[in-house]
Amino acid sequence: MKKRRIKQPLTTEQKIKRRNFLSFGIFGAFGAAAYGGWQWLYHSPEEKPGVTAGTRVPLRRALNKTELFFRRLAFNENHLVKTYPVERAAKTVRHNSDIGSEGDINIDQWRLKIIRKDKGVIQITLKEILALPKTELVFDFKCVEGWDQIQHWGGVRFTELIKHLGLQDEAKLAYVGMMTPDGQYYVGLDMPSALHPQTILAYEMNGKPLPAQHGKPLRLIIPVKYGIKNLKRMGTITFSDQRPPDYWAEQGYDYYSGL
Ligand SMILES: Nc1nc2c(c(=O)[nH]1)N[C@H]1C(S)=C(S)[C@@H](COP(=O)(O)O)O[C@H]1N2
Ligand SMILES: [Mo]
Repeated sequence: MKKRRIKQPLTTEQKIKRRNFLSFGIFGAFGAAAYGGWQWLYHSPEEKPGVTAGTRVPLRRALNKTELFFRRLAFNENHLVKTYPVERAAKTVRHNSDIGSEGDINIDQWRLKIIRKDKGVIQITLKEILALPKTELVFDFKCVEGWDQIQHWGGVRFTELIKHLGLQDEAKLAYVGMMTPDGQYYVGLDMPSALHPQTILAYEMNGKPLPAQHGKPLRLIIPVKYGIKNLKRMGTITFSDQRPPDYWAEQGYDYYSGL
């Protein structure tokens, strides 16, 4: 007959030894995996400079996946950005960079140019934009440089402009591009963010026409994005299925820049 081994309960010392052995083993395995992963990332090619820049190819792939995840999350239930009573809005509005929007501009000569898909260019005056239904918005504007401020903007919803100009086919494309009249500053936006109900082409700040340094005569206010995407002094709008060029993405900032 086989002798049955009686299992003795482990002493405290044995238990500690076993736990240490296990945790060091697991720690070591993760450490090796992390080091291997880092080596792999470090030696993988840099992405080609283009619409986005400054990272490794596998990392960009991961960033794009993150972008998709947040796009789905943010637009699940037509999520609205928090708004505030108008008294909370700053009287002295912060001012940032003016690339492509320096100095003053003659409103009578200004036109918004909309490049249609295969059907030429629409040019509209500020007067025509002012005649469309107005939307006002008081929200917390956030700049990637680390400041934020509750601000009061007024203008026309981007969706309203799409409707007014009959751009339904263009709105089915994946991206919108916007550019200053001189082409020096430009942003690319995913269509769901552009069509968000709080995205407006603003011509008013604190109830008055836009001052030159805040984007006269028309700027983008897109509360689902960081400040960098809120292009001042809009000149041209384009539509496409490819990512339009984006000034800050070319410098390595996140293309999506969502909140
Ligand atoms: N044309 C143009 N638009 C621009 C910028 C710029 O330099 N040029 N800077 C962006 C950045 S980084 C921010 S935070 C906001 C600042 O807008 P404000 O000057 O009205 O505060 O505008 C955005 N739009
Ligand atoms: Mo910014």
